[in-house]
Amino acid sequence: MADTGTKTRSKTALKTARPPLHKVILVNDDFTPRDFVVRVLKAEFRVPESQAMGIMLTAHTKGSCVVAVFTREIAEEKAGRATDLARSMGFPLLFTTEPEE
Ligand code: TYC
Repeated sequence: MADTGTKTRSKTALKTARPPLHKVILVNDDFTPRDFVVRVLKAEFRVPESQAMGIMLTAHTKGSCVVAVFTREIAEEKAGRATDLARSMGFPLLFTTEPEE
């Protein structure tokens, strides 16, 4: 292409260099035992028992609960691993991800 002498400046250089965050969401169901949900939260998300219990009860009563936020790759990996662990035990427990506003 012909050189017009015009330089383009990347917009990203003007932004704070932080990756967009994604929420991991715990979805309620009628079949997965409460203590198994708490166990998965502790194992995959490294939250203490009391916090795992709070997250599980919020999902149980409201339908879903944000577990934590991560970069997209980490959020998808953790949601997938936690869901796979539940599947391997025969439970329908589901973790999803969505971008944070
Ligand atoms: N609702 C389930 C039950 O009563 C427990 C449960 C809580 C399952 C939260 C999923 O995300 C969930 N056994």
